Amino acid sequence: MTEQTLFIVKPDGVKRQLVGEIISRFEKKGFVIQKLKMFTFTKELASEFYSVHKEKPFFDELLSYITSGPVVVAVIEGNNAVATTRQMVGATKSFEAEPGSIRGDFGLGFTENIIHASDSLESFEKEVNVVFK
Ligand code: FUP
Repeated sequence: MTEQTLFIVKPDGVKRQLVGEIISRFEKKGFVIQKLKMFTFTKELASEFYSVHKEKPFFDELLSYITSGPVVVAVIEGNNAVATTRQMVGATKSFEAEPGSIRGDFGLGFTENIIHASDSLESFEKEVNVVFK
């Protein structure tokens, strides 16, 4: 079923010049880019984006990391986009992520884990309205 989802190359991914590699993986898989932009999260926008984590002990660390430099956000479209993209991204802890996934191939971090992808259609709807408003 054709769906849309969203991914964000996070500040460590941009600093490490992985933007092209990451976009290329999704294009080669067959997804079509619908929206694409580079920007830097303000604290305010980041709090809104990560509002589900507001009460978590790692929230402050997450906010200072995600606002630490520019990110690249893309909306992509294709069959089963949400679940397939999450599979291509890999487990949250990069050091546990499967080789072949983006986190599995390029990182070892937890907070600094290269890429975000929406975990459901509901999350996508919320997130796209935050980052493309
Ligand atoms: P994911 O969906 O894989 O991006 O992970 P979550 O939505 O569970 O968490 C959002 C981000 O918070 C993760 F990318 C990493 C970060 N995080 C921490 O830094 N510490 C934690 O204990 C849990 C998550």
